[in-house]
Amino acid sequence: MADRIVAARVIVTSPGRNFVTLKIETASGLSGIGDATLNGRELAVASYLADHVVPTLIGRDPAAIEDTWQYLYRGAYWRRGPVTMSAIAAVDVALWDIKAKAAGMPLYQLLGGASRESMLCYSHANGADIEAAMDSVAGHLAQGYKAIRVQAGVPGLKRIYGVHSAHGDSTQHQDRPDEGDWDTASYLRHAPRIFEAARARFGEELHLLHDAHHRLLPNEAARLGQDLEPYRLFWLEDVTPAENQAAFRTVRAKTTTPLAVGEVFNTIWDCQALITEQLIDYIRATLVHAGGITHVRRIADLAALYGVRTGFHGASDLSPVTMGAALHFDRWVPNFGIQEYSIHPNEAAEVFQWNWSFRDGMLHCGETPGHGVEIDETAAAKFPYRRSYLDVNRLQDGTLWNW
Ligand code: GCO
Ligand code: MG
Repeated sequence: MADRIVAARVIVTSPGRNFVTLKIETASGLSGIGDATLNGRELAVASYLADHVVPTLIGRDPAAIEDTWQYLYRGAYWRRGPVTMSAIAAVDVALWDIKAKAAGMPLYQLLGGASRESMLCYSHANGADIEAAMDSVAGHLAQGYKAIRVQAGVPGLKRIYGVHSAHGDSTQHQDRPDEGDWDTASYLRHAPRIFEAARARFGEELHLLHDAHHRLLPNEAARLGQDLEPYRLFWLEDVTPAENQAAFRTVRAKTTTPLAVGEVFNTIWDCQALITEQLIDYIRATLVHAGGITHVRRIADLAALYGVRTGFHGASDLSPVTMGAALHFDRWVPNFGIQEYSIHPNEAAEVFQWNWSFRDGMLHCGETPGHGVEIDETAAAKFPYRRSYLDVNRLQDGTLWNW
């Protein structure tokens, strides 16, 4: 007889930063968890799940993952968007965790087995100026990283993405967002110097990455891509907002610097033209914000047809649950490129138990059944939710700009 879902609950916890987790339990005694964290808007997803999704899960067959996905996507009438797709992702990843545990297999085996033994990853180096950023790169090299994203402060700008906020990609516990400042001309003059310095000090083998974090217009992005060509980046990320996918035609036509996009995407429709027109090299859509394994697998398969590889988002606001599930996905996915890897706050290890590891610049996923991440609900209760926001960003005349 088919198993059935008997309980599902949302766990909101803040061990160093906020995380939202869905736990699903079945009549046969299995349980699985999925990440539902949407940085700075956490409670919206928690409510979507607890108030609207959980009541419809009780009694369903946990093995019917595809039907449950369609039920929550088509069945809700209101499609897409980060809140909806993060909620669906939490259910989806929890159900894949349960299915893999029921099969007695690590998740990557259920997806089709290993395409590789370990995964190339990159981490974040940053500094208030170029020298400090180079020292940060040296520190990462000493830890074994083979690929490093580099961000450095721009003279004259007080607070910019990836450099001046607490953890580079973190939210602050506070009642309103901090404000950054931005000047595109200064940035475009300065950014190539960072990579000139990096190649001069560290040579040509290290994989270098950079995130423009949606700040540029398409023609400015093309200029930056051209100016960075001598330094042979692994990728240049989020050069311009991608709501207008056609904007990437301008960038693509003018530069050979590899392009990565997609950490804010929710569905395959957000990257359909980017992929089918081969306007990008790496797709960064990730399990938690793009509908879980069931949907990201569809994106990755489309990408594979067009020579686009995966480079999943892995900032520290993506919980250990997403990192665990992503590593199983990465181990399987034939068109894998790289995995972003950020260290979670120390307190996160009190709440979540995981079995992946980092060695010699590579990530290794665990071999236990499921995705290998569990949550300790008693420990989670010791870290209550605290309101947090991502920064906002303004041009120097005060105009609100893309963060
Ligand atoms: C990255 C991202 C992050 C995001 C953050 C938002 O490349 O890792 O740009 O730093 O800003 O994840 O919540
Ligand atoms: Mg980014």
